[in-house]
Amino acid sequence: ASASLCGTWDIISNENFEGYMIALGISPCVQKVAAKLKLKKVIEQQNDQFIVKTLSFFRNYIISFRVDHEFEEFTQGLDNRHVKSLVSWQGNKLVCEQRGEKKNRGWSHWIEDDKLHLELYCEGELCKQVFKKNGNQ
Ligand code: YOG
Repeated sequence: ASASLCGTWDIISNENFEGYMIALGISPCVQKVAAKLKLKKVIEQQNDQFIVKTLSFFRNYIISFRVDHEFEEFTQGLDNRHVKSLVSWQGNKLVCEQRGEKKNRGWSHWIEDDKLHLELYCEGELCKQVFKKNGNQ
């Protein structure tokens, strides 16, 4: 079994967040605010049910899903699009495909060296985020 994604995580690096936001069509003004955010990720799991919270003082974004069950996702407060999302395990990676207007869109989470890794991708842009476990736990 692979290491658990569960816990509270603080961002320590964020590569090409700008490229990802441009691919999503985020306005330059919002991009500027978003680029400075210290994102926090809170992940909870019960069997095949997940809750993933992306938290910041500016906005929060929360999804819940069951692995291998497609769901309707509305990216409210992000790019405000409706997508059909499907999350599945691919080896030790939790992979989400987000089908909709934007091609080749999704994300992937895994644990490596006690860190939470996240790749966010959209139309050829790849953003790589790394989180460390929050010190309070
Ligand atoms: O996470 O899809 O963990 O949902 C990245 C936002 C910034 C708003 C966060 C608010 C991408 C303006 C979601 C940020 C840029 C920028 C705090 C990443 C879009 C808008 C919410 C994500 C997955 C995987 C789970």
